[in-house]
Amino acid sequence: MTNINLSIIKHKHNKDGVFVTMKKGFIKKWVTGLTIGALLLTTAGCGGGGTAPAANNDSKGEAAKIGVIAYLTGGGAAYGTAIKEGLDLAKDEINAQGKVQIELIYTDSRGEKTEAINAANKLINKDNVVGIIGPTLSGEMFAAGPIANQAGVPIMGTSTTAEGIPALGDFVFRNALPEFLAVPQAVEKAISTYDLKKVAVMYSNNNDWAVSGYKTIESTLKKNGVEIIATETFADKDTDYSAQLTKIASLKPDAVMVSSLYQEAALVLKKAREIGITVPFVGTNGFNSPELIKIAGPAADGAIVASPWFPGKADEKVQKFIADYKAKYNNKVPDQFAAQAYDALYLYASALEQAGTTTDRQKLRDAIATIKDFQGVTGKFAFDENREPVMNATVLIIKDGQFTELK
Ligand code: 1QQ
Repeated sequence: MTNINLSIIKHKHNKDGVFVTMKKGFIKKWVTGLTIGALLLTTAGCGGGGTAPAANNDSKGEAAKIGVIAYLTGGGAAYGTAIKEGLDLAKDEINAQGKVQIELIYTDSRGEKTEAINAANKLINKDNVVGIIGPTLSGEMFAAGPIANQAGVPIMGTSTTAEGIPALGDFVFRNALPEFLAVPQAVEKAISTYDLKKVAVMYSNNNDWAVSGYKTIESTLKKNGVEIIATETFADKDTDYSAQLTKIASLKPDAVMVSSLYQEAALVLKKAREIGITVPFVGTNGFNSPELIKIAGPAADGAIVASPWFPGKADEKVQKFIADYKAKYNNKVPDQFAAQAYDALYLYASALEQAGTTTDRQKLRDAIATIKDFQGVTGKFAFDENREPVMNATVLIIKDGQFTELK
């Protein structure tokens, strides 16, 4: 008998579809030993003394083809590059372990919805993949997810954190920490640490995920009685933020909260520090790339973000992953995007193994949906009844160019 703890997180949505409350329960569940996959050996026709077929496996030892849609080139390429590195490392390990074989077929969606749609169609109809990992951006998932769902192909975002992703359909999953879980933790931690009373908010208004993150920031601030003294918008790929930041500087907020990808966030931070805004910044998932620090330099210091990934964790599995990743990638430390992609491929591998197939999309989907007590490098993981991830976050602050835990 195994004693496992499951952390159940419940969420509700208000009339605007915005997450408003979260309740954490802690239950203990006794799990009896499972008898996994009784061997189905047919005696009929075995008289010839041939080798028995692989038990409970319809694929005769072929590799499972998993398609990947990632933001590999363009302004957000650091996200997709990290995702690819995490996936490649996991694939090597899984194939060496030998329980299932995986082939990854990559497509580059460049952060564009139309490219993500084209990639999904190619992977589903031409490459005949059993499942898809990606796309990188929630906006791309809103475009490509329904296509995979319609075709009955499981699709799992590893970095898609906007509200409403699994609601796209039964075949749509994510193992990314949704903003409705991450943002309240980061924002509330900042409120209590810095005694915030009035803040300014900025977000990219042509990016579905950034808008969703902004809405969660806004509802969290309202819930905590913090006044929003300015709300400024911009667009992905903008390079000049002086108008918005000059206005914000004149209002003297206690903090600035920004929902955008790393490129835009880094330029916002640089400009803000340049014109004398020294207050803390709180970000959404876009802040989780070390590329933010690379571009912004010392201006990134003091930025706060929640993440399920923290390389400083003493956990043995985490430290082994970091060591193996550094060995494979020239001493590079894995970021959150690499870690979530790494976990996602292990989720697929364990579901493929459990389903006993490398080709049956429906069986694979059903096996993924039942994952309850997965232990990844981003911590304990389960899907809830809405296929939303159940996982924990750490609130991080950038100090001296490093993500450190904000305690
Ligand atoms: C989303 C995100 C981005 C930050 C992924 C790179 O969280 O689009 O959902």
